[in-house]
Amino acid sequence: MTIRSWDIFCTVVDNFGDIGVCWRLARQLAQEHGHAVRLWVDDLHSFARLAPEINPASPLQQLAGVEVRPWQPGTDKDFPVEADFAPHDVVVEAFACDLPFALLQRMAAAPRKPVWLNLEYLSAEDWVGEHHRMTSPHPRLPLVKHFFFPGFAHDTGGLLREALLGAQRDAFVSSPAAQSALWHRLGVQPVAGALRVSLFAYANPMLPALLAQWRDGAEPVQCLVPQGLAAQQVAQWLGTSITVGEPGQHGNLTLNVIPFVRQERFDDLLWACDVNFVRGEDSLVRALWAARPLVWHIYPQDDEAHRVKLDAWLARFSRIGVAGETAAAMTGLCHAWNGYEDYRDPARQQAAWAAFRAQLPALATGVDHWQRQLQHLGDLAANMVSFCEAQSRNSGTILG
Ligand code: TRH
Repeated sequence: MTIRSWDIFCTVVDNFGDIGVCWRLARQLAQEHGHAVRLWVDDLHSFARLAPEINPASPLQQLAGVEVRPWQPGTDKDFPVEADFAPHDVVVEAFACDLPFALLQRMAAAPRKPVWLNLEYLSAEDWVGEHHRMTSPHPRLPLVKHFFFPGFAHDTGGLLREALLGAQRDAFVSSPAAQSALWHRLGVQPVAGALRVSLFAYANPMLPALLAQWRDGAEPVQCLVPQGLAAQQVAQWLGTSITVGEPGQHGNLTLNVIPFVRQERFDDLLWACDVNFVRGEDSLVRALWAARPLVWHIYPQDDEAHRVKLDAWLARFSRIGVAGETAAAMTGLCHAWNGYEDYRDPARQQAAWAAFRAQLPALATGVDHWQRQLQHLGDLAANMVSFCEAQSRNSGTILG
């Protein structure tokens, strides 16, 4: 029995991660699996930052083989839009968003009930494997929800990774023309011999100290900052505005603010840099696939809950077989970058960058090794397809 169609529901809580993951998943299901995908998004303005063709005012549009529809979580007001609306073979509520009750009723009443998945946030914690694929019956309707967890271990759903990603990366890395085209698009003049760093981050108390360290250091550093929170902080540090296409030279530091690019083009930036500072969830995964040293600014949560997640991820990195000082350099800079108390002192922050810089070749080898291992988990989209096909076979809910 085959799965052929998907409804994916996304609410944009904050920033770009929710829509970033949903849009990537939707494209992959449509393009690599040939499935029909309807992507429901509550904030088309945020979506348009990742995919500029999106018209925020449109009630129905097609992009990259995906049907895009607006919706309002937690209300039946605008749902369902057509009287003959029928849910697709799989209904995904991304990150526990609140599906309209009218939709759940349609799902329960369908002659072949859809497979219902809650796609969870990414975490490297050990408990994820125990909760992956767990079920939860609806309290009133004859429906069962399945929890699907992305992750870094064999007992999880793995990570999103397009089938052609490795080949695209290799082609980019070996093509000076593709690299020149990137710099042209970004309005950047590459500085020969400089350490090239991309910096995608939330506002970060350590940023001024790091910029000063690069400015005053012996090595030329070119730092590329996408428009957004970190770019605003850079402007504050400089005490002046900084615009795309106009680099700032400060001692040994060249600063470029670069445009926020469409999602398919974000990888080029990561592939072209020696070190990538990334944040949240989706850009972390992309930086891993880029196989370059990376520094993770994790999405802050109440009660410092994110620190447990960060430390679980760092612990996994330290277990892949890197030397103790390499793992320590990664942990030190990530702790400093995420505001751990031990690193509030600027001298310790500077030492954290210096240790990371000294370990750069070993970090590059380690991250490359890790991303090769992670590819063995299979990619999240394909794992979701297999899981749903097995569910539909077992329950006989969907005709083949
Ligand atoms: O934007 P984020 O901080 O999103 C966050 C996290 O996902 C977090 O876990 C979640 O809880 C919170 O949102 C609500 O970081 P993230 O996940 O990396 O998403 C950024 C997306 O933006 C990613 O898909 C890459 C994309 N991007 C572009 O398309 N172009 C760009 O120029 C840049 C810098 C990013």
